[in-house]
Amino acid sequence: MELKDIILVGAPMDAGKRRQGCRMGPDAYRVAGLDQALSDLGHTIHDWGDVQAEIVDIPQHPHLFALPECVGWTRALSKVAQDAAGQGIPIFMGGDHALSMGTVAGMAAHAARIDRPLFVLWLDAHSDFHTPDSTGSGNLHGTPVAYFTGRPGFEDFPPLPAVIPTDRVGMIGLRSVDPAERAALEHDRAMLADMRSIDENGIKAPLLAFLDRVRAENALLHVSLDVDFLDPAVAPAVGTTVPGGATEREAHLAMELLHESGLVCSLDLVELNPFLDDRGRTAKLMVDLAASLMGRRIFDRPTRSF
Ligand code: HAR
Ligand code: MN
Ligand code: MN
Ligand code: MN
Repeated sequence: MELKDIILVGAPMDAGKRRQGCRMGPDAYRVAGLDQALSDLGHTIHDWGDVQAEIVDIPQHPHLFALPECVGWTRALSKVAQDAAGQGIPIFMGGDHALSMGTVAGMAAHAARIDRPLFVLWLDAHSDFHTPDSTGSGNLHGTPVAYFTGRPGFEDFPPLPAVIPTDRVGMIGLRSVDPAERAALEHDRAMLADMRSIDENGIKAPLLAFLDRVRAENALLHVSLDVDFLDPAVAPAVGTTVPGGATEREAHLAMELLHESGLVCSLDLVELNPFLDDRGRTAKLMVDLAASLMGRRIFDRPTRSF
């Protein structure tokens, strides 16, 4: 197996929605042993600690929650993503999903610099495709895909160094998509695999089809893993549970296939809210999934007692 330099970046962002707790995510991943799980595989791990964001000097928005904070996080994370991407494989330990505005923007800038396209795999119950104008909740964690695909309404945010065309986005695990998001997605060409299609055809077929496209374009692949991609029965520590999610094995199979592809350049672990966890089981499952993505084989899984 190819050994990598892996850069752990804590992104204790909690500004993407009203319910608080995701800011504890980075430390929960450290306590759950992310560093050790990856170094046991032979990789070299560099923990860069937690990013701190400066709140930008713009007024609070009447409808959007914590806009100045989210803009500050986007700036800070885009910068650290660009730095880290030049030195290894960044794993961004969230933090809520609004952090992906920054991480994907930064990875897109990195990809543009080395003249490669960037694809994004969105593993999530939600499409997070609202614009600031269409969101009903005002929670910006429901908007990152719209931001990095260049949809309108993000004028307060940093201009994108490189827009990701929607046909370079794959979404797997969907089961909670608002009407405005659905209407927009119908006009776009993202690859969508909802839970119904996974029930019928499994997770392997859509994922391999997407990976074939990434490979054909000699592209880099950023993976964004939302805890609520998983079924809440196995991953309770998330504020936006939607029943009927991916099983533990479906998620591991996806990670194992991603590892075998050799295409992944960066990973977000988002929406873990340790305050809602049950004896750390969700944090440990996310650590195990990250280990599968980085090459842990099925016979090497640890026995865990809770
Ligand atoms: N679509 C809903 C909204 O905009 C819920 C979004 C929830 N998003 C996340 N990340 N938890 O996927 O409020
Ligand atoms: Mn999400
Ligand atoms: Mn979600
Ligand atoms: Mn036994």
